[in-house]
Amino acid sequence: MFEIEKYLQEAIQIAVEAGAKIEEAQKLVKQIETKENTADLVTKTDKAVEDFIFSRLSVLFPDHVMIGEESSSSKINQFSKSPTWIVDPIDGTTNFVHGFPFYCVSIGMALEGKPTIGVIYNPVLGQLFYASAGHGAYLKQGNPDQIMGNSAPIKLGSKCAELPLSLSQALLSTEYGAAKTDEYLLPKLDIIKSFISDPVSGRGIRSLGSAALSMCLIAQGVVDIYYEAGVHAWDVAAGAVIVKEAGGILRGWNQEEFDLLDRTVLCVRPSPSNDQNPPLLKELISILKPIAYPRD
Ligand code: LIP
Repeated sequence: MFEIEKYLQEAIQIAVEAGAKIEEAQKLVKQIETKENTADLVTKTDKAVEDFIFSRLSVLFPDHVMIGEESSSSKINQFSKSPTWIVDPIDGTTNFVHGFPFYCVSIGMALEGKPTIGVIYNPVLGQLFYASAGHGAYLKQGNPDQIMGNSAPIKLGSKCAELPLSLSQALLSTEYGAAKTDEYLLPKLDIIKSFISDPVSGRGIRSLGSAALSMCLIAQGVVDIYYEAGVHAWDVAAGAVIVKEAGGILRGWNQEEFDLLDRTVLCVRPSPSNDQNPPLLKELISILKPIAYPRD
């Protein structure tokens, strides 16, 4: 337990320092490369910030495993008994490139394959979300000094209203993802069509461009449902702990158990009754379409 608290505090410190580096780089001309296609970007800053995070973690915890989106994504399914850090140095790279203020540092840590620590820091909005298994999820806001100082954290999940009974009153968040072939895109468009049109006529869809921050909005209780297919473990490892610890529902599309490597995520915001199978979730599952992404 003491160890986990130490890991969490170090991850918070490193995330805030990494955020400062990202904001410095935001002022400069960005060097952009594409990965899968023109909507899947990586910048020099993603790589530099990942190097910074790993250099700090590996001095502190030399026997831990480090997996990062930019340097070691192919190792993602090689969990060991040692704590495994799963890092996305900038989740929301496209937003970073455009200056749209929803990008973050996402640092997760898994123990024996189970997400155990989550730290997500949005340096533009000055929001730090963090959680460790069994100890609740919190938000600190302000400048880096305020966040690292004694400013009181807000406990997430304690003040949410009851969930709406149907999708017609729900605010939903999702993403289209990087894969653009029909196999992946058409089922997603079908789901969106079902949600926005009759008879469901959902209240609204948001698409923020960061899986990690979308999960933080669930933990905050300001979005009712978030679902995405095509995410990778580094997009969701930290957010998974934050959603769960805030009291939200965290699961996959096809199974109740959340599986870090199966490329799907489905979250429902916390609610006072804590119903694990609310009508809203059943209704969403009835319009989801299967999509076969290869596992991480
Ligand atoms: C992005 C995600 C986003 C998803 C994209 C991509 P990146 O992460 O957070 O939600 O739709 O496919 O994975 O590339 O900005 O780290």
